[in-house]
Amino acid sequence: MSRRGRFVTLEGIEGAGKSGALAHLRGVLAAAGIGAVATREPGGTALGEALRALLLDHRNGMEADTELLLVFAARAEHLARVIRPALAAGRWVLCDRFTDSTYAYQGGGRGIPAARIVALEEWVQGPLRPDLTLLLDVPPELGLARARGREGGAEGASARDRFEREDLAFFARVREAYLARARAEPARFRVIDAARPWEEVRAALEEALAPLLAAWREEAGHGAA
Ligand code: Z5A
Repeated sequence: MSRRGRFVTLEGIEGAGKSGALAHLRGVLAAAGIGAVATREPGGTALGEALRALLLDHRNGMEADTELLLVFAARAEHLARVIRPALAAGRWVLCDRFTDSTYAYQGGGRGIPAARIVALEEWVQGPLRPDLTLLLDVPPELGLARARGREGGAEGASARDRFEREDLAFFARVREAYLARARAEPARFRVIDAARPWEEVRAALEEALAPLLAAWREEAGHGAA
């Protein structure tokens, strides 16, 4: 029987550097002989990606509760078809955003009461939680500047998705909700100051991953693999 894999999530506001961090950690794990499943939310399955397109399309006005339910619908698929099977098969899963995004964006950003999110989390996930959550923390001004730096002028601005069109105050609420979650669950979260140069962020990511990796190797050494 194989041992359960490990579930690592990356969180942060837009432009925090999650995509680069995920690629880096995947490389770190590969160098350690661990082939991780890299995935994202909303998305990760065919239906999840279709729901992502609905959620991001700026032409789709929607109620905050509709947004919340679509995010969890995508998550239910993702868990059933990708995350749970991978973990059960002893694989590591690296996920760009997970339920902390929901608490931050739908809770902090949109103002949905946490109790609704808690109820859906219990329903869709049961007891499953990430083993480690890396929160890439940047001030919203910097995150938005980075993200908008990629856009390339007025044409890029008109291509912004539904979330990218939100203002600085929205992203400030999202960031604060993330930090509050990190304070409430210090054993699961590592907060990484992602305003620093990329080399420093990369080193901090490796340091944050190290205990989980060491525990995994130790388990293998005791014949749990
Ligand atoms: N959403 C939600 O509302 N509720 C939920 O439950 C879930 C999601 C799961 C799509 O997510 C949207 O879904 C998201 C919230 C919502 N919308 N927002 N905002 P997404 O993850 O696909 O979207 P994103 O956060 O906008 O992705 P992003 O802008 O690509 O962010 P990132 O992955 O964190 O950043 P990056 O692409 O790695 O880096 C951005 C740029 O900054 C890039 O040019 C890098 O080269 C540069 N960068 C990164 N780090 C550095 C450092 N350290 N120095 C200098 N430059 C850097």
